[in-house]
Amino acid sequence: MTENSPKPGQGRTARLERATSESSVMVEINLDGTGVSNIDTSVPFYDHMLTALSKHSLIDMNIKATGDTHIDAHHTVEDVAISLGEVLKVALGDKAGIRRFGEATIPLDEALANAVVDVSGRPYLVHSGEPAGQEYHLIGGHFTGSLTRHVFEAITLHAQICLHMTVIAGRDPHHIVEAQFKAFARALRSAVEADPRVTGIPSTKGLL
Ligand SMILES: [Mn+2]
Repeated sequence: MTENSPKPGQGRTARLERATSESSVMVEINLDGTGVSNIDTSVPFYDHMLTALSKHSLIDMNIKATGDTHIDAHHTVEDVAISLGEVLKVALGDKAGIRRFGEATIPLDEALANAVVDVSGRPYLVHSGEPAGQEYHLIGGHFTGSLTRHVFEAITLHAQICLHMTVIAGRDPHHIVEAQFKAFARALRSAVEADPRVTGIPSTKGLL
């Protein structure tokens, strides 16, 4: 990013078009938005999760994807997550003036998820606590439970952030996924927003 890139709170945006033999993805975001989204990935449950991510992170998201969902939703879901990670990295720029860390514990009825984010510049995911068998549930008839971790892997890897996601409680497979997306949203919101007391890059290394 150039030194002319927007400061936190002033409209940090990024846009990406990514096409492979398996999917075609367009993602644009504004980190300094109000949680307005227009999302059509052709995977309905994933649209629901990404809409929640936008709403509760206050990151505006415009996402359009098509892919080989006649084979499986897997490629399209993963490629959107890769693209979302990429635009997060670009929109964050040099990360000057951000809080850097964010944490949230969010319930959805019986489900409870805790997310801790560090915009560290180093990709790392620690994901635990889903009940046995969650990865095999076919939510909405098309979203395999195993994809939840896969989405967070792709986002953290490509955004170069650290995420610890812990499912503390939950029984309903839909609730267990949605609580995680909402917890991630709120933790990410805190981590990427402006901290008025921070000047420059919030690292003793001087680089994130
Ligand atoms: Mn994969």
